[in-house]
Amino acid sequence: MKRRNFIKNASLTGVGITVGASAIACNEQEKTPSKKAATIDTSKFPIAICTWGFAEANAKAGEALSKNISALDAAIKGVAVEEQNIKNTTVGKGGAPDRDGNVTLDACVMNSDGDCGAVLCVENITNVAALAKKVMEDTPHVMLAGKGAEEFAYTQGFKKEELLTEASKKAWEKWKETSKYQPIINIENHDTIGMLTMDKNGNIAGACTTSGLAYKMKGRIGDSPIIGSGLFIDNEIGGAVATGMGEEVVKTVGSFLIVELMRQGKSPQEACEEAISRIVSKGDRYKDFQIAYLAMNKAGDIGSYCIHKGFTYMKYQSDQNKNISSDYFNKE
Ligand code: SD4
Repeated sequence: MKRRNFIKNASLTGVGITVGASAIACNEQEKTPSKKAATIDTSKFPIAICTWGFAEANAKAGEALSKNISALDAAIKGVAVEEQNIKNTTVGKGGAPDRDGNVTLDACVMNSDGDCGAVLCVENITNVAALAKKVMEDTPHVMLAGKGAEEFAYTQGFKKEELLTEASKKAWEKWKETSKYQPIINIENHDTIGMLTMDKNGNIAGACTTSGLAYKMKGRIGDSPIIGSGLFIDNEIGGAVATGMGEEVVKTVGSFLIVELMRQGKSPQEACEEAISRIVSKGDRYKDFQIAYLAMNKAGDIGSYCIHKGFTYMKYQSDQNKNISSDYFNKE
């Protein structure tokens, strides 16, 4: 069955959608997928979740979903709050620059039909998640980078903005005194926003947007705009997002891995834990970096796991917006 027809063809039973076993990766406690068709309780929908404590961004998305705005547009509206927040030095305007003083942004989006768009290393444009959607919808491509992405933005009516704020410039000038490049766990890298949204009918979409690691090399791209690494959605199964040291997320294609593990029957929590275990099992280097995953399955069950203590996420459901602490691997 074509994915976009999937929900239409699922039987809507008032408070529940009946879906095939492969479409829903069991509830949180089950270890193996059920062979029976499962009924999802749609009274829990809509749901918005995002990385870190971005209460306003998550509420914005949740409220949009409650007004029947599509899952993708709700996610884009939500993450735009942080893209415009100049105090957030890891997303959008006010983001920390690369080591040469250029603020370069990365973002991607994915919708419930499996369509996606991404922009990489873009300068002078604040709302790069919205720009990624334009790439998805109005070009024959999935990814645009650098000047090409920026020029495309102007043709779509995006305005040119100075992204380097006085505060970010000052911090960069201070950094240049030592030029020591060492991302610090939960401090320097802690504000990328990855968001997953589920509309009233259970359709899932997501967005991920960042300025990347502070004082990165010019042209560096992390996981956030890479479909499958920073974000992945399969509307028949669920979605996942990542934050933290992008280089390490890319090596295991983290978000895609989590969705595939859910497809095999793992709960979102088990899938996030397995994805972190693939990273920490490679040796002791994990002690120096943070990675956090957040996932949601078709039933609206949520899981999250990270390497080190300190990661929290937001969950909007039933008109409530909560900040939740994630479990973590390193208990030393
Ligand atoms: C990156 N994953 O560019 C991003 C950074 C991040 O919170 O998540 N910061 O590698």
